Amino acid sequence: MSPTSSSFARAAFTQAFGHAPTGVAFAPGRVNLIGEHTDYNQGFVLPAAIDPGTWVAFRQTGDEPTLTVVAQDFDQQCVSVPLQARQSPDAEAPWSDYLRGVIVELKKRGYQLAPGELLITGNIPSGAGLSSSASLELALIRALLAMSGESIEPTDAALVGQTAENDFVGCACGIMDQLISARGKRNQALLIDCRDLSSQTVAMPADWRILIVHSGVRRGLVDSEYNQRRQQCEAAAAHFGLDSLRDLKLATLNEARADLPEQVYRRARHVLTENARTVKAAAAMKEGKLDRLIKAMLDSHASMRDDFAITTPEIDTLVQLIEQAGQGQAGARMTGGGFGGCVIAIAPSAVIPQLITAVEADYERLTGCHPLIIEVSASAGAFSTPISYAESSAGAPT
Ligand code: GAF
Repeated sequence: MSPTSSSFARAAFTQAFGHAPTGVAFAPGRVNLIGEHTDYNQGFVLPAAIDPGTWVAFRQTGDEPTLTVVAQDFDQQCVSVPLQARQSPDAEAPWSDYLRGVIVELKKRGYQLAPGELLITGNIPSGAGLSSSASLELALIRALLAMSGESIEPTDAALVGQTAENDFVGCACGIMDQLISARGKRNQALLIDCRDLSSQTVAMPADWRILIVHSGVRRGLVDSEYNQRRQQCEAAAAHFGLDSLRDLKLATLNEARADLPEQVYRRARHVLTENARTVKAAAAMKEGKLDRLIKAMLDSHASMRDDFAITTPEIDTLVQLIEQAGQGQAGARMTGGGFGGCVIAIAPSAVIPQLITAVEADYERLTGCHPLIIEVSASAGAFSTPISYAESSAGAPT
């Protein structure tokens, strides 16, 4: 991972624009502990914000109603976005579609936007399923509104990000990633009810640790597969005359099995059982019952593999390796939208070294893929902060 931080973002801004920024915004990525593909079915999710994220350094300019934006991690590509013009996707700089979508959505909701310069940099590994998109959206929203002196509630910021991604970028994602990036709390996961967007904090027991292992399989064909899973869930709900799968009972689904295409039945079964597991997992965490959390995580993985069909052979191998190395003391499952990306493991601190040793010793030999191991803790949500005059006029970065 790159050593991105507030001071790195500020230094890169100064190098790109020749003067210092006046503020910096940050939004974290996320890891989902459990509750996968349940958010757009109005179900439950249990994510935590993580330290890797996106930084946006910014400075207001007084003249042209234009944003000049540099993407540090995309070869310092620079785009100029007129604030008053109709926004359309940019095939030359697809990363800027998130910015354009956010601009459209903020304006639609009546927020004022001011001209300025922005520099974006981040350290979420790409294709990892750790929500680099939501993190980018939320950091941009914080930066843009700080520049125009407006404020926004975390839930509204999350909805702006999600709508930008749904309507402008074209991924029919749910609300989980944006909400946790906006609302994250240090050392806490959030049990979110995606029907009414309420959430409860669930503290990580002091001795439990979160390990993320990137499988080295970059998520491919994600949007089309993701959107197809969503359509299958909607078809299942429609079969029962429901708006979502939230209130469907497993017994009712099972009785109707013969009337549904088998794939649609299985997708719905994953969602119903995953909702139940997520609520149980949150209770297990609150009570410090690791054995119950481990069971929920392993069952969740099996359901994503067998019913929702979103894991890959490499990811399945990784989960198995961690489960074996943990000897009953580590929970593991794929995290995020699927088709590659990362596995999350939760275990007591004393068990983490043996998980790392097993992954380093065997994963590449078994799959041919190189793993990336990241130890994270639950972190706080998005924010923006002004840089004092003394700091911002401190000159060129080192
Ligand atoms: C992606 C989406 F963006 C989320 O909304 C969620 O559906 C997740 O996949 C699967 O749980 O991260």
